[in-house]
Amino acid sequence: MHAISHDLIAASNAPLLAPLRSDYAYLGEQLARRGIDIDPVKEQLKRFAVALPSWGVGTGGTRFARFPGAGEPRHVFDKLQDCGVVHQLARCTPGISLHLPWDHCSDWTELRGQAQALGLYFDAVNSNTFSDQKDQAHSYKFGSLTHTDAGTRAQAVEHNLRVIEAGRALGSKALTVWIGDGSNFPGQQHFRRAFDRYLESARQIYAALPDDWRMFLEHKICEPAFYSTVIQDWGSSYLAASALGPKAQCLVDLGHHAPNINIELIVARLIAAGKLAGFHFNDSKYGDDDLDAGSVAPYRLFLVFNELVAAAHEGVAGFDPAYMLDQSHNVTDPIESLMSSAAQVQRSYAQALLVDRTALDAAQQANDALVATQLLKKGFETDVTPLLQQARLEQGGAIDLLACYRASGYRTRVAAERPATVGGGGGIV
Ligand SMILES: [Mn+2]
Repeated sequence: MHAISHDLIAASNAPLLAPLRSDYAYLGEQLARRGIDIDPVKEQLKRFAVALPSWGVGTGGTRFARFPGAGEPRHVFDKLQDCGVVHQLARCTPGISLHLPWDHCSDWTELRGQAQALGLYFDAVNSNTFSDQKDQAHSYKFGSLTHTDAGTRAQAVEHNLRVIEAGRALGSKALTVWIGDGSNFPGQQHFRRAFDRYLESARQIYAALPDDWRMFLEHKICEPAFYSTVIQDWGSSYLAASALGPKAQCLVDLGHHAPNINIELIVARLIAAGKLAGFHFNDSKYGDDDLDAGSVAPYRLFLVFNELVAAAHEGVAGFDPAYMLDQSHNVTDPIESLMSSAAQVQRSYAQALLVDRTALDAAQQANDALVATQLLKKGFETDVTPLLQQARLEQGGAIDLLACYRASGYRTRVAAERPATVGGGGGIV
């Protein structure tokens, strides 16, 4: 069932075992001098999971063009297989997040069974009312859940209800709602009325949520609407989530904010308010670039995890964020990007686990700015690679993700089975 043989993973790991043993022991010594026991940290890493977006295994695109790669997944079963490869080697990506109707499937039970056979489960399900589907009665050109026309709003609500139904069959526990609604011109949209219409529509979706589900509201500063968006920022998202009720929370996509905004501060605010749904991890230089997590600003990713680890350490009630990647892979093999991004997210988590919280509390209390910031740097500058590798090894994964994946020949193999594709959805949500 698994796409890569255990023998191949073992052969790839074999020459790396002795160096890893030595590196892990040395890191253990270093951490012991800081009063940290390495093995419990490793066990925490083993429990860490970041979900994969089904759309992330296809090659993304820009607003200008898409350059397909070889062996791209043709349908949701192929996507599942590719996600299975990522998890088989990286061992920290057991969840998959589907996007409907992109991932439409006539038999959810069969799909769920196949996922289980690969050791995977279904994470949050995503609705799509930011593009028109074939044979749909009303267009979303001027909005969906907030459209001025009641029939269009009803159609968008109905789609979300269908997504919840599919999610129930798959065993999902959350619905992620991102809308492209907004305006391109000052005066085009009545801001307050559009937000009221959003609440009216979202309430109908909220009412259909199963008891043990959550509704993740994803905000985005701009795009496709470039003057205003209805759920533009964490403030709008928080207002909506608060109006809807306790099952509604705010999802932070790292690329969906104004440049230079302090995202870790937003994260802290949402934690304090009990409204942090979770994350779509990616990185950016300019806007919603959807680059690989931690590829541009790894310290920012670490600072986000510093807030998360602090919240867990302090036992903040109800703190249970969902982690997911949301990236567009335009110039890499998506499987390679997803594996390395998942490991990067795990790396930031590991670095944050190494911060001396007691010393940090004391430095903050004493207003010792330099010591406080150095305590963070000490976590961030620790090379936790042996910890990540050892955690993967003990779970049957690959010590060197890229080398093992390339040695497997997986992409060449599936390229022979999957005809080249043209077009297809990009990964820019
Ligand atoms: Mn996103």
